Amino acid sequence: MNLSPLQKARYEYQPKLPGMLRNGIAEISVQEGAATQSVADQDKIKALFPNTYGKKEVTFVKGKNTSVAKKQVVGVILSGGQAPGGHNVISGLYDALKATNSENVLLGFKGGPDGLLNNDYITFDDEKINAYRNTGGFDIIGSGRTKLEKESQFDIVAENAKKNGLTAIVIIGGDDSNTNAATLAEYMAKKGTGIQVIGCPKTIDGDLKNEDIEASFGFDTATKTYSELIGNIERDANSAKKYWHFIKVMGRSASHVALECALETQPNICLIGEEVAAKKMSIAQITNYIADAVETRGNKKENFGVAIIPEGIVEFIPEFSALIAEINDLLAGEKTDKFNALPDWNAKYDFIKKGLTAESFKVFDILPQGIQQQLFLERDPHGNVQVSLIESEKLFSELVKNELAKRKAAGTYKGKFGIQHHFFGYEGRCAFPSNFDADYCYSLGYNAFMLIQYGFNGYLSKVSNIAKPAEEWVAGGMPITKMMNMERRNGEDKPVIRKALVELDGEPFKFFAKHREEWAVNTCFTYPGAIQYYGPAEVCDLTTRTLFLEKGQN
Ligand code: FBP
Repeated sequence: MNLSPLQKARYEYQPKLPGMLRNGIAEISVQEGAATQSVADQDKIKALFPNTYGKKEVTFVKGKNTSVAKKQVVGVILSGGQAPGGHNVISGLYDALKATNSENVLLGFKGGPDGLLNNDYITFDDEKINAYRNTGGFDIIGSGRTKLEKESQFDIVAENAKKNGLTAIVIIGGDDSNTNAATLAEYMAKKGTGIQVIGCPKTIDGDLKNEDIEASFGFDTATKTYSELIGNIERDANSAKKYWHFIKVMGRSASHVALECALETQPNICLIGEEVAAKKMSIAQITNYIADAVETRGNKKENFGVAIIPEGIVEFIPEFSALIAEINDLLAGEKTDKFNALPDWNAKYDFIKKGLTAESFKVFDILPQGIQQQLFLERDPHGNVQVSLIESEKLFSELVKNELAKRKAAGTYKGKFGIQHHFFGYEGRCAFPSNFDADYCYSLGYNAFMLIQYGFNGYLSKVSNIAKPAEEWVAGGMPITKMMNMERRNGEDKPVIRKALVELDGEPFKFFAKHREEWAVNTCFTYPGAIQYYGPAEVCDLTTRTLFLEKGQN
């Protein structure tokens, strides 16, 4: 294998564990805390999870290890989108498992949940693990988005687990995957299989967090990567002084990624989907908000700027989400074929005009033609609009351009408006994990094994106090059912982990809201630079501004 110098150096990096896990396996004792209940809908969740509901929270402390000695055979999967640090969760899990008993075995099921369903796995050994330590990506075993949620699938997983003598399964995933981990844990308990299920919180989107889980892994590295790129673009904009850069950043639903990047780089504009929804902002209002900043800057000859647009924005705009719902109905089932058979865009446009309500057609009609066509062409396997593929950075730049043309004609705007577009998503999902993510992930994996060893089932590996140095981190576990509530999904009430959206009364948003007016019209850019892996801790080990502000630190 050809190795880059950084890759070689990162193999040697020794991730930092929480202080309480540093004394060796024989010195890790468990302390049970209070019994838990779900964040809402307690009766319903309890009825759905009779075997795993209400369990106690758990913390590991220094003391005699009292876990029962038995050979463990653990299966692990990576589920959903890539996030930096996944390899370290697996290496932490492997190291704890082998340090406990060299006879223990770790199997990696390939391609996400499909690996468990198809019994497709590899057996990890030192050589394999060592080749992936502290590296980005999920390529060690791959990932997948198959949903593991039906009883018939659980039967297959249990059968395959039995075939391989599995004592536990670790699911590394986001809110959906860990919701499914909780359901699988309940199934395993109900059937008396003795197989434990443990989850680990992953997603660059940062929306799997709550009072127990302070951050999902990968958010730190991904946002640092995007912030580096945005900072570089800001510096270019401030040097050339001729472009407005419209930058879409990943985050399928919540705007945590956009907000963190804004806190790191102080752009002129950053839209926050949750605010747009709360204020019921229209497309015209958002357009005017951006155009006002461009106009003010343009009139003082600052014909450049940076606007960050979260990937999930359109679904938060009430009139846009109503339009999407109507389009989904308009093309439901066989109607898609009828639409596709129409000879050209004019015929399709007439079909759309007839099919939409007057309000939705008005919204549709103000969209640039490229976006109109995307709404009808990019569809998922169920025929629904693929919202994340909508080029919202182009949508808003085009609308702002049209608005500025009107203002120019009216004589209020005298500037120039050159545009560049960017989409930052895949650039960050497989970056070398920052020291924070390398440490956090290794700790999550190590800790997941301690939960297995102490016999817990249906728990999420929990490492907290993570805005502090790793020495002070606290390791333990939380029953997944504690994070659940009932939500309407595809016409049914389902028990799910509550997704964390940006809180408008939270400190990260409040800090942003306090400064954004100044950032909009003046040039206040900050340049975070590249992730640093070696050097002083205050440069290399710090985590996100979001987490610091949430923890009341600056
Ligand atoms: P997860 O929630 O599964 O971690 O994935 C997050 C994400 O990176 C989103 O930000 C993005 O919308 C999506 O995955 C893209 O996934 P894909 O490449 O599978 O379309």
